[in-house]
Amino acid sequence: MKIGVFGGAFDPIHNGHLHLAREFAARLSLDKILLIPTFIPPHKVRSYMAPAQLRLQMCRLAVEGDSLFEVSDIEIRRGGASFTADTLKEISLQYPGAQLFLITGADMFLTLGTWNRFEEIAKLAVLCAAPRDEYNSEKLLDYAKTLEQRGARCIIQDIPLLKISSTILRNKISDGEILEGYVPEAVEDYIRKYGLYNNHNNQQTLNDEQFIEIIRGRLTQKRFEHSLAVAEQAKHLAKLYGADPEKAYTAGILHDIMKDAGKEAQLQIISDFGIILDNVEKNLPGCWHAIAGAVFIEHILGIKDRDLINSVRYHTTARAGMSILEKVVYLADFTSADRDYPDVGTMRNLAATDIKAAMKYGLSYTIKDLVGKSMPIHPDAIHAYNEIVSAIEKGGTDNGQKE
Ligand code: DGI
Ligand code: FE
Ligand code: FE
Repeated sequence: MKIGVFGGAFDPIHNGHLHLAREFAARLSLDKILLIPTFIPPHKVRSYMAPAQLRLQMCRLAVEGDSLFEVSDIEIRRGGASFTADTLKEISLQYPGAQLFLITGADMFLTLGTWNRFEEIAKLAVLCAAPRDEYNSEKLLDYAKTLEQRGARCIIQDIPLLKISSTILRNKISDGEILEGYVPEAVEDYIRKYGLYNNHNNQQTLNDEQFIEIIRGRLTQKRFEHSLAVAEQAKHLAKLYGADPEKAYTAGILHDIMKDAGKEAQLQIISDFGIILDNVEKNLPGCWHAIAGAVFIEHILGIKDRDLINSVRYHTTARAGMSILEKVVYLADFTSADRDYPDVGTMRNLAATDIKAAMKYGLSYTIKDLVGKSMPIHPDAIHAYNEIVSAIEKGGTDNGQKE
């Protein structure tokens, strides 16, 4: 089995990419091409860049029904800086015995020697490139020689390239030009439907419909339904207490987005984005999905709204000084239609009538439950509890609208 490995930002993927990949497949008799949209570290994200999940989706649409291609989310799933050496290693484990061909653009190829763990890359894959404008075949062949001296195997193919670049396409879209012939039709439809790249200075934001598709692919059926139920309940509570119902709905959809990703993936994304768990948090795996979820929606989905991010971040533990939206999401998680625990009726009534009493009830319930199981308690939960107890002492209960 011969597999082409083709990574890139694919922002957006276009016919030039597909042409290059297909040409390599034909000339080298490749059985399969893996398209791997790269995760882009947050400091490199252009403001008009499409979020990782959308670039991934466009790749899937671009090659739908073409059995030569397979789209892989391994780098996006991994998050953080992806090293090609790790990606190739993972693919070689997935396809034991396969011969891998790393397909690169000419400019990328000319820097390959400096890539992290180049020797490993060279062992794992044959390095392939095609000349382009300023990087002619002579230049590539020369460079290939130096890589070969370091143990690499290189293939330079003189493939006539289509004159398309993602940068030019983004400009065209921004100028309202049609993309006919530049990208597969399904990709163009997708770009139009969601207004991607419409205005370079406008950040891309996804809508709830897209968020639901994203969580559908990441959660078990049960958790998926739970998330939709939390979204409904959060919207309902938001209307009662004067939070933004749309934002509450979105937060509900997304609050458990990392819950089924596995502990390892949760810790990975947390550390990739420079968050250091303290000694207590390290021992609270039940809370990791909330921290990881906040990172995911901010950096991978491109959500900028701090209140929304915080409502995911603190939905499990709560904290002192919560906004109304944060409380609404916390309570919605407790009282969504799918919840079924002995006191759920009491809790639902409280949530619908008295936000402070409901917060106190929820925090007490969780803390008691954890103590009963001899589990450690996150300090944020204790701070939230202390705050709510003294607030109730001072001001009695109310519906929270004064906050
Ligand atoms: O994700 P959900 O199941 O919808 O609900 P959640 O986000 O409230 O997660 C509940 C889990 O989190 C449950 O296993 C208890 C755990 N948890 C919440 N707060 C704490 C906690 N675990 C510990 N050890 N300490 C906490 O303070
Ligand atoms: Fe949760
Ligand atoms: Fe939940």
